Amino acid sequence: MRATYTAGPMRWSILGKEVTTWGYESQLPAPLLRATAGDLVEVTLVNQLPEATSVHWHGLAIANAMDGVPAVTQPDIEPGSQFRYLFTFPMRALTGSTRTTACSSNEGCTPRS
Ligand SMILES: [Cu+2]
Repeated sequence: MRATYTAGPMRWSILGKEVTTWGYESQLPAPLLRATAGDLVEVTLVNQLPEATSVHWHGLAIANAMDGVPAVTQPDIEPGSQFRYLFTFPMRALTGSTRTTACSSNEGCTPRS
């Protein structure tokens, strides 16, 4: 499974009001990624946000270097740069959750589903 996601500011309508927020591929929630246990997952994250980011694959037992904890398991993905996540989708989740989490070095991790 191969995908490219661009993280960036976007306009969104909520309760009839237009707001500026952040999203992947200008969608809330982000487009769904589907993988089967044993699949090779290659996701390139392009950062068009005004600050550094990463993707934490919450609940997946994958290599530490691909786990997406900014400044701990990987360097920040700086604005205007990109990072390629590459891992084999595990046979089972650690927590039963496969929801991903978007992380910011300034604000910590916030679940996004
Ligand atoms: Cu986690």
